[in-house]
Amino acid sequence: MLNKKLPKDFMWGGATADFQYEGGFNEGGRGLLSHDYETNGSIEHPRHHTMKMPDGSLINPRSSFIDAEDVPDEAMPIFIDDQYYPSHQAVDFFHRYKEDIKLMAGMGFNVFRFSICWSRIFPTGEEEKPNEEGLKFYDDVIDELAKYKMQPLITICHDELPMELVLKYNGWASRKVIDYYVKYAETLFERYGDRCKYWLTFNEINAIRGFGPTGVRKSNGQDRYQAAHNMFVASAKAVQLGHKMMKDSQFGAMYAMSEIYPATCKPEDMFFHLQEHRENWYFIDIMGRGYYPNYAPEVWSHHNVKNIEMAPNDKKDLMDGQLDFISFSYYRSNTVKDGDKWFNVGGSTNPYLKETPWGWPVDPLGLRYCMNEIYDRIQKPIFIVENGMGAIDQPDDNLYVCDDYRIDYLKEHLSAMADAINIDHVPCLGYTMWGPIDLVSLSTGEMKKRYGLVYVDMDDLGNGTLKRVPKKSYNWMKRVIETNGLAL
Ligand code: BGP
Repeated sequence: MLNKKLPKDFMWGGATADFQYEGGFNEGGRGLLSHDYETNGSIEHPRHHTMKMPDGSLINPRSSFIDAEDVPDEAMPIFIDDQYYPSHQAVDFFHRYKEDIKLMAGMGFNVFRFSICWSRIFPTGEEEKPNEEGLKFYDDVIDELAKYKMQPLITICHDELPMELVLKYNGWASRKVIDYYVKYAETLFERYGDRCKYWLTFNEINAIRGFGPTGVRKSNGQDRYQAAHNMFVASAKAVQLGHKMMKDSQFGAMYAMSEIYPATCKPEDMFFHLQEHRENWYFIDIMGRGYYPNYAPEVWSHHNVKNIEMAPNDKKDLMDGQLDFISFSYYRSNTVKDGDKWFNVGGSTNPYLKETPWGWPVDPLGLRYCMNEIYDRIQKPIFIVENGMGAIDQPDDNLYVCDDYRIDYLKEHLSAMADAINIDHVPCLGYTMWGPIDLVSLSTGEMKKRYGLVYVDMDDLGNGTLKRVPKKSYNWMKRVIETNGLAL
């Protein structure tokens, strides 16, 4: 059997996002976020934003990150009484962070990836001074982590914007937001820089189709690719500033990486696959190598992008603000063939792979493939910052879940990761699994799509005691970390 033991400084941990995990949406001076108006949903019923038109009529534009809908300029977000908004309570990390961190430490985690809620620090995004109560909350979280010798890995912006910036500026479509972001990042570096070395400027920045990441209210490619450019510049400025302010700081940005396979070796399928792949490489190349690639105009042509407006210093900023490492989420692979709908997440069916109940193909080798491919191309260390299996758990009367299926998924993926490190010699800083404590799903807003090693007693509508109970996978993970991978 191949040795799965990992390098001794390998970072093991878990990852979360504020609006799926934290809750406390109207506490501690927090402002409202784009996600706060997003309802729960399911595979059959996509999530949507609740909005009101000037004549009082209600509309529900779809907000899914696969296919968002246009939101009319005059529509204003509104809360509707009979709707459930999962970000408001999420699973209440806001009040339970001590208990949750203790549980994570109990598995031997030495890193915890979480996102800071932008509107908890700058409630509208435009304040002169940050909200001290918000800063204090994350101080407490980081200090709690330190008690257990866990280091933070901070996502500065996880698919969200203060709602005011969405309404006033059409989100990242405006360069104004670059300045607000840089000020926000500087505030975090000043406050937490002495205790945080690893930072992610954005989460899944390549998933710009949805309302969340860019805050752009139109689904057209022109606005969204312009927004992406503005985010690249914001990231590059933050990286330069962070390097100046925090000696030894390391920056990544996070990409949604579903490995993409051609359905056959037919040349047209192969070429289509190359083009689809570039939909992701576009983001990684620009931020990882510091310049727009030769194929950028070809990508734009698929999204009717006429022109990307750039300021005179942007090229230099992109070059000087390159990332130090490349981090990504990996859940599944996709298979595509010539003629498929463009950027068809879900793609064609891969007959060699089983799927989760949410139709996500399970493909551990795809993770090794992905790590190799990224490193071959960018030559910067990798950090796997999300991976896991969304499944329906069946707790017994004591809320204990016997989740062998999750153990199988994690074991196979971690083994593939270990092979990429030990056999292919891909430098990999660490692994933070998605949602170590059950949290709300991003794509469907459900609770029943669970990733955790710890069960949270809460249903899709937020009912339950919110009690935390370790699952079978909890002790399994503990053993894997104790042996630094040898137990895999
Ligand atoms: C990524 C996001 C996370 C997350 C995860 C799992 O896209 O960065 O926020 O939730 O995917 O997706 P889901 O929750 O839809 O199962």
